[in-house]
Amino acid sequence: MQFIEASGARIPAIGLGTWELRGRACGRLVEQAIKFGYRHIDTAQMYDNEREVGEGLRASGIDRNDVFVTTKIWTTHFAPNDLERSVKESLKRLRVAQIDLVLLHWPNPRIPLAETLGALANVKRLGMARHIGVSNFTVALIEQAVALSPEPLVCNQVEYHPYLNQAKVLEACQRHDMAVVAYSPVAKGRIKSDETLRRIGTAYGKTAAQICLRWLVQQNVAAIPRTARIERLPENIDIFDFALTDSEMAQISAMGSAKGRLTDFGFAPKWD
Ligand code: 1BO
Repeated sequence: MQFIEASGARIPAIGLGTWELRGRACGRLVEQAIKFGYRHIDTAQMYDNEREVGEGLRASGIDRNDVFVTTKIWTTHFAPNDLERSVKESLKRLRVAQIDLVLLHWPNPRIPLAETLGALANVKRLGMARHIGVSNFTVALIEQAVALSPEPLVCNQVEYHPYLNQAKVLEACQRHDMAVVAYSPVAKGRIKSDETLRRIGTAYGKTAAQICLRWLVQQNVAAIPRTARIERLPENIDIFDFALTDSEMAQISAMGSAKGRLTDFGFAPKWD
């Protein structure tokens, strides 16, 4: 497994995303993913599956220190006291002593960012989180957050796949030594039938999804593909035995535009 390193954090390059996975099925997927070699599991308070993620971790038998667990704080918990209380609740649901990475799930302009980041830093100082960061932050918000945060922000988790150009966010994160973690990295399954990716994959004996994940990792971006199918788990992690050429990387990057975003909400920031 390759790692993405930023501001002292070492994040396994491929993780299991658990958005929309619930109940026993979620626990089973986490357990199986770890058995297949995943060492990075991503959840969120809003996904309503932290309990099952914790059950999956324990069922796998893995040493807690050998797996990197991320959770995200929902925006209604951004007032300082609420934030600390909500992370304590996440710890209880996951049944772990510390979370490897705790993120602000989306920006929330109704609560001063300085207060929220102060509380997030405190969660780290109290030992509840090993690292802290943000998610769905634009370049302007990254600049504000970095200037205001009392502790280093190690990552920005954003939607990123070949159909969405995220060059500006990538550049800002690199400038501030923040890792980029890509959610929806295979564009919610749309990548699977992409002709360019399939054609490139033929030369390596890889699927379009594997080419897509390799393209992300080769840019030093971590990816958290979600799947509800256990048989897909080995495919998504089997991307470390080949490398794309510069020309293949460029061809895939040329497919992206600002219009390729798949996850948007009324409360989202004004995207770059
Ligand atoms: C609203 C959830 C987006 C991905 O974490």
